[in-house]
Amino acid sequence: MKNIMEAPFIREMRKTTANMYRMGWDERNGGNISYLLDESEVGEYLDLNNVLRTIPTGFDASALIGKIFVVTGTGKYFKNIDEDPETNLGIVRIGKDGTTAELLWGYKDGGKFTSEFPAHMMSHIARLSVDPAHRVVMHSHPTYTIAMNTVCAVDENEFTHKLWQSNTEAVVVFPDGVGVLPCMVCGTNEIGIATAEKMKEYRLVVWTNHGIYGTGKDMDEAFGLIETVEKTAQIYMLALGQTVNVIPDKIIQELADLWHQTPKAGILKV
Ligand code: 2HA
Ligand code: ZN
Repeated sequence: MKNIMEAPFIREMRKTTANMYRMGWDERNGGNISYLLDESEVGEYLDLNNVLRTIPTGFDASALIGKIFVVTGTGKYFKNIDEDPETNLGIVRIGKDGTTAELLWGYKDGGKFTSEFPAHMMSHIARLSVDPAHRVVMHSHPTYTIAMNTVCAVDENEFTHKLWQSNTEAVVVFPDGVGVLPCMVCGTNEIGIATAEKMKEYRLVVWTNHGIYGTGKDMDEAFGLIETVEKTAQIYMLALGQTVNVIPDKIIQELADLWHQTPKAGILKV
C-alpha cells in the first residue's frame, strides 16, 4: 500500500484549500470541497474493504452508490487542512443503500463530512448527468462575489450579463453563465435540491448572501471558474456608481466567437 499523504488527490486538496484560505474566500469553517475519485487509484493507498465507520447521509444518494469522494469535514477550517489532512478531510464511499456513507479514511477526531454534503452530492449527480468527465464541487465565500450579489437583482441573466460586461475574460471562461439562487437556509436538503437543479444548466451557482459553488472536471477548472467570477465581481464593485465603459454586447459575442464559445442564449442583444 502506498502512503496516502503522497496521493495526488490529497496533495491537491491540501494545496487548493490553502490557496482558497489565502485568497480570503474561506474564513473560519467557511467553504467545502468534494472530489470524486477513481476507485482503482484510491485502492493503491487504502484497503477498500476496510470501512472505519458508516455515516448517514440524510438523503437518497442512490445515483452515486459505490462512488468514492474526498470531502472536507464539517466545522473544519481550510486554514488547518494542510497541516492535518487526516482530521480535516475524509474519504467516503456511498454505501449500497444509498443513504449511508462508508468512511475509508480521515475525520480522525470522530468528525464527519461538511454540512453541505447534500448540496455537494446532489450537484455531483446533476453535473455527471450532463458531463461524464465532471469530478469536483467547490463551495466558497469570496467577498466581492457576495458583495456584487448584494447590489444586484436575483436574476441570473442580469447577473451574468453584468459580469460579461465588466471583464473580457468572463464570457470566455463561463459562456454558460452563472446561476443564482435566492437567500435560503444553508446545510439543508432543500438548498441541495435547488442547487442541483441549477447545476443541470450551470457550472457556477451563487447562493444569495452566502457564496458560490463552482464545479469542474478537475480542481483547476472549479477553482478557475470561481476565481474569474470573483476577480470580475471585484472590478464591478470597485467601479460601482462610476462606470463609464462596459463591454458592448457585440464585443462580448466576438470574444466568444474568437474562442469558439457559445454564450448562454437570451442575454446578449446582438
Ligand atoms: O461549512 O460554508 O455553507 C461552512 C459553509 C456552509
Ligand atoms: Zn458556505
